[in-house]
Amino acid sequence: MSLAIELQHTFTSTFQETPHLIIKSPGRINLIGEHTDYNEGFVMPAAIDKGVYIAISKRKDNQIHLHALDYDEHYSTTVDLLTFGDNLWTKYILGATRIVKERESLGGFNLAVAGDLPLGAGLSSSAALTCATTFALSTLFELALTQIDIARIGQRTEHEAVGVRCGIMDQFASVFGKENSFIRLDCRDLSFEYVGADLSDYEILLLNTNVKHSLASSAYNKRRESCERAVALVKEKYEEVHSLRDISLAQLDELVKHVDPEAYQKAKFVIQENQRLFAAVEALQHNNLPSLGELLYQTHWALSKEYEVSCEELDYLVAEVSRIPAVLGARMMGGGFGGCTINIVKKDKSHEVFEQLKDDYFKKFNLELTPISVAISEGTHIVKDFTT
Ligand code: GAF
Repeated sequence: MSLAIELQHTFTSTFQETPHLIIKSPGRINLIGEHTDYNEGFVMPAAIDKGVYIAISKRKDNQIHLHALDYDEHYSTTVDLLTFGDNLWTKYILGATRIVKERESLGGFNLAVAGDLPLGAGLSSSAALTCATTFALSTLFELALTQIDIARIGQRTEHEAVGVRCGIMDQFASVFGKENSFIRLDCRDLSFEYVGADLSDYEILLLNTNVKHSLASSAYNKRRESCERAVALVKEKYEEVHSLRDISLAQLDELVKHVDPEAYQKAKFVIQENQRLFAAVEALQHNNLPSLGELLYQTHWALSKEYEVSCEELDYLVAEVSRIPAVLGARMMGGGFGGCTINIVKKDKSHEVFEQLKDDYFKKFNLELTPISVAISEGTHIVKDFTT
């Protein structure tokens, strides 16, 4: 039984009615361009086939009833009170609802949620949840929210309900995803283009370290603060500067290196990561996959040694696959401190690569290694509309 059908059944048995809508918002991968989004830089994500499903119906009163299939948990509040509850999943759903309510009037609703994204794997389950919620409310109550509104509300929810000052990459990818396409996104003005994700003789393999990262941990916000300190130092002399995007390595050397070495190191990474992204787009366009793979390795070791957001398990996996000829490139993906590596692997060799790694990985870390295969898919959409 598909997850959408299972969710529909659970919704019906929980709320004794048929949902009005079932919505899906996907998780994402990111080819290259990490920790650049909140620096007004460039990213290259793609939506995947796994995601979050929401079934929803309007109520005649102003009550809100939520049910999470994966945890078998229930939470109730009202549109006026809008308390968030203690769980992350209720905070995300009701945090997004609160932001929607600031600008649009809402009635009560019943909502059930389920997902097939591994949690904490760096595949943006939280962005999928907030975007699914916002899109569901927008469709159900016929609000005039645009796709950009939905992505921005998802991002604000993360900032306000959970305290992670994330960029917009995850939400944007979840909303704007397109089958078989990466999204080359400029995080300053949100202009973007789709770049074909055909890797000819190669495929993408995700390896989940099963180290649960916590984006909510202060480390993410601290990295952002380091970048902001670097910008502030350069701005003292060059007023026109707004973000790392506007800063050259020479300016960093001149104004940050000796004043704030920590900020210097982090800012340098971001500037160079943007450059690697441009090189990667070119490599993709010329079907130069070995060069793309090499850029992924470079990004990984810079994320590990300079940006300091990797962990032993991620470093181990990237070092090991670099000795396997079927692998062109690999790196940690997402915020870091755990989650997945993204690997570019010769077609049909993914299983072999995983088999080569899994026993030693288990022996070394006492953790399972899990392969995740993903297809690049469409963004947030209606799976079923029961009102038509
Ligand atoms: C997380 C954040 F949510 C994104 O905004 C982005 O900064 C990413 O980490 C790192 O590139 O997924």
